[in-house]
Amino acid sequence: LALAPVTGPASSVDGFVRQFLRNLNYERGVPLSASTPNDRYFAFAMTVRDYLMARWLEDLRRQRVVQAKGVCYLSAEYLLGRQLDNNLLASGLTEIATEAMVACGIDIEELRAQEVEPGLGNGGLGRLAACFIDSLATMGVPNIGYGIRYEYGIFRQTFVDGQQVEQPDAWLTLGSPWEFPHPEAARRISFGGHTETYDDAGVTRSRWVPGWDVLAVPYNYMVPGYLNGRVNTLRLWSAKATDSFDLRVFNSGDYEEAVRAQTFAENISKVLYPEDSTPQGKELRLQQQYFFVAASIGDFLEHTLPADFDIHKLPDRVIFQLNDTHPVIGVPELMRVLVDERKLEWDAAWAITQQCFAYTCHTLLPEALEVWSVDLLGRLLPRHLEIIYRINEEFLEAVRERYGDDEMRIRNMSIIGEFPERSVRMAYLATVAGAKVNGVAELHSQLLRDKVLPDFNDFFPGKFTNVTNGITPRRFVRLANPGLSGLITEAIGTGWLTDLERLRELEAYAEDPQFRQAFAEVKAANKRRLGDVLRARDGLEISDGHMLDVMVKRLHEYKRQMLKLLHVVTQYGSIVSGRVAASDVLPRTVIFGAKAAPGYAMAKRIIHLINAVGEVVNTDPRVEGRLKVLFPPNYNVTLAERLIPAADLSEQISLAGKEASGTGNMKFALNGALTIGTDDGANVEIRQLVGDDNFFLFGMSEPEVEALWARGYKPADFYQGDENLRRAMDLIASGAFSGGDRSVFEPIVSNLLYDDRFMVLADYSSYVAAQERVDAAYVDQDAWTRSAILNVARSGFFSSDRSMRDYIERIWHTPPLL
Ligand code: 26M
Repeated sequence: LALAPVTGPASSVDGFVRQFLRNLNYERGVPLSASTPNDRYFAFAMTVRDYLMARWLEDLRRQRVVQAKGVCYLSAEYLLGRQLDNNLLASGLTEIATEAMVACGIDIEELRAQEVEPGLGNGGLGRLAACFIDSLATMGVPNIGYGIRYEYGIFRQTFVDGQQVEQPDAWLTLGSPWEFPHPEAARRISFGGHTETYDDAGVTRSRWVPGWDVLAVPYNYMVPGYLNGRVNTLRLWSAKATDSFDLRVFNSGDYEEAVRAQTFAENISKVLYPEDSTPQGKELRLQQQYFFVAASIGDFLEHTLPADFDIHKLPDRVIFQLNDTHPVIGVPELMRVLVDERKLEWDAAWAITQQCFAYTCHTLLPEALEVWSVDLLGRLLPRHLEIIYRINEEFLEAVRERYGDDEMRIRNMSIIGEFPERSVRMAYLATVAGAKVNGVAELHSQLLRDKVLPDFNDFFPGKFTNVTNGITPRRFVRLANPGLSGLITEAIGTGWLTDLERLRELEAYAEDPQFRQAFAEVKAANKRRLGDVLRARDGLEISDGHMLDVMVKRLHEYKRQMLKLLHVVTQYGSIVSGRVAASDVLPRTVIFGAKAAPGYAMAKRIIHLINAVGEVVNTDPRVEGRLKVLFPPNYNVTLAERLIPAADLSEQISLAGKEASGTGNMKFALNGALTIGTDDGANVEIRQLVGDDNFFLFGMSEPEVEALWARGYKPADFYQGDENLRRAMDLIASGAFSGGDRSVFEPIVSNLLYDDRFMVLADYSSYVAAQERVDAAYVDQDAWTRSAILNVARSGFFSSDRSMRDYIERIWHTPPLL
């Protein structure tokens, strides 16, 4: 890749050392001899930052001058992971920086370990946003990512007696070298109050008289493209009390009240809500959503656009991409700005708004579709509620015109739902307002169109589309798996990191015994490296020669960690009962990583059970160490980067039709793990690409799931009909994993037996059979390695660069800026 000649203060080893020492002395205020590892980390990070700064300023200038159409990605979450190595890689500074630290006698690993990852997201949706902005920068597409600078990210998970205990994630305690606060660019964001009408030169207009406000202070973060000298911006908003708070209270002379009011305002960006489905309808959450969306839209209109910009041309300059429904309150906000503030006619404003938004849906679970009670929304944002009502009225009028007085259809399509209470259906609002609506994998988009929103698809033909998710190969292959990356580059040259389809050229190498040997050695080295990490981090041991069987993702019943666990219990039961000799069991280490939403009782109980099973299985001498269950706490991006490259087997076992896409599945395949998975989400596309011989498919398909529901699903029948399953369930129910206490895990067992919403029992036998195929395949290590190479070679489609090209072509129409 052509990179302009490296210039600037840090572009030679000498220059890097000088700039590093300058930062240490003049920015941190310490001499090297008295510096802490954290001082050195900061000075190091600042040196990388200095290098990128000129390019960042140049990109900001270019974007101001060219005034091309850009993407504003609106997302309540960005799960960035550590920045240092990524920014070094993007700058091409890794070697220079490493040598510079050697020259200074500094251990660069100690310094790396200082960085706290910004965990400003829950899981897939937040990580996807981080991958997307990386790809846009790498492709040179002008983009601003807008979001919230939570003071506390996703909680730190600990286990106490095997149960999840949450600790606050105080990631900002020591500050962050990657952020640039801009208090001078703070925006005032209003809430509450009432609306009124007034006479504006003979026209009756509405306006909002808010009750209180807060300041939104932007913090900018660099988003460097990979070796292309481009740097985009991520702008996260932090809430601060306005002086109007102080003033009001100052007048009343109540000091305590003044401080309380400040705290109240600043609560808005205090903490990330840790639910990744089943939204609770909390007022503070709606405040967060409006806070960042109003700040972002206002910022774009007033700062990115020139002062004399003709607002009717807005669709030529911007598309606001809605990452799920979380930013959908932006729709009535833009309408309010256009109609109330810029005095546009309603119809003109609506025509603009409908071209400026597009909506990505990330779920199919009905309980995850966000609704806000009219009561709450009307109290917090009265003018927005009025606007939503008007949008709905005009929309339903159009529906009536098309279909006549089909009251059933109208009730089903109304943006306002009536049960169990009157509420705004945010996904419907997004669908009506958005120029496009997309799902995140082929199957998901199809179900969205045909099952979830069929009436809308009928009414808005062509509005629905698919963009299959992707992941950035820079972080998840190049950085996470340097061994494999080196091997790939040796074989097919450079270029694949920005053109991932070129991995196809590896197919031929799958037939080369020497290459297979080298590939297997990389995998083995990655396992040893993971072993070192888990030992140091958690005191866990991975045994040599074990297959690594990995399931990492949020804990949710639909993802079916229980299915994996039932397989473990089945294997354990057959060993201790003597039905199978331990020596006949293929040695496996099963690794789980998962956080449960703090209020999700069943998920937490499942975590407890996984730990309890691990405790028993790992210490039972009859197992002879051939089966192990490890559950390192606090799975996060940093751990993922170590775990995924070491995995042999990737568990993607959701009930068909429930996992919108999955992105972990792609990361594993690209790192040479084989997948055991259902025909769900992007698994479908992975299997089609890698081929049936290189993928362990099991379980019901989505239509089969539907058919079983229609026939009437009785999980107890499956329990009765399968001896293995009965034994595994009975073993759990017997108290074998709870010191004889049968009550601890009883709720899990009876839920599976009598409810089992996600059909774990129905897919159990098929899963166990697939695991037997896995065992048999793993015995032939060389054939396994060949399959693993083919997984890598055929997964280039899953680059987030390709996802971005699809968004650009199907939705955004924003060319790269040259
Ligand atoms: C909503 C309201 C209140 C609090 C939290 C939320 C909320 C936060 C995150 C709801 C859902 C959230 O994320 C859902 C998510 O991560 N979905 C996943 O998106 C991935 C990227 O498209 C897909 O790969 C996964 O299949 C999908 O589950």
